[in-house]
Amino acid sequence: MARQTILVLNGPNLNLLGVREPAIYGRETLADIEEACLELADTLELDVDFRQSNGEGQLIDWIHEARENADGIIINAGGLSHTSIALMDALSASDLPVVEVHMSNIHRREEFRHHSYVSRVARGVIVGLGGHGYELALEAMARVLATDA
Ligand code: CA2
Repeated sequence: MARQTILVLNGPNLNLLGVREPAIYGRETLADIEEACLELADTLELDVDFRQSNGEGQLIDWIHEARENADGIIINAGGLSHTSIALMDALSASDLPVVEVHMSNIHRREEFRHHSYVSRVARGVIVGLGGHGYELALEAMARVLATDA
């Protein structure tokens, strides 16, 4: 049987992980997180398509394409989580299960990070557990897909 595909999307500035601000985001790079996701996905018998863009339009285009190419979306939309109704609308229109991830605990940080538009359309949200949050999101997505099937 063909494997299901999870699109893992990363928004603006996440390409800087491990290079700047290690006190907030740790020393893991996005490439390290991708590697861990690919390894775990294999044991879960899922395919992972891991991407990052600094562009809101690019992320929205990828979400539109996911309707055809993916079975679920894991997203850390970075700062766009707190601002982008367009991204929220695209996720909602995809009709795919969405799990939101934040490396940092956004609720312990500045007030403007406490609200996420993405959360409104997400099945679940994982915050504050660093790169491990992506692995937890993958496990959660595997369960959601198995339960919804
Ligand atoms: O905690 C998270 O994962 C965030 O989504 C990260 C975003 C931030 O705007 C959100 O509020 C929470 C920032 C993306 C990473 O930005 C960096 C900036 C400098 C150095 C390293 C990463």
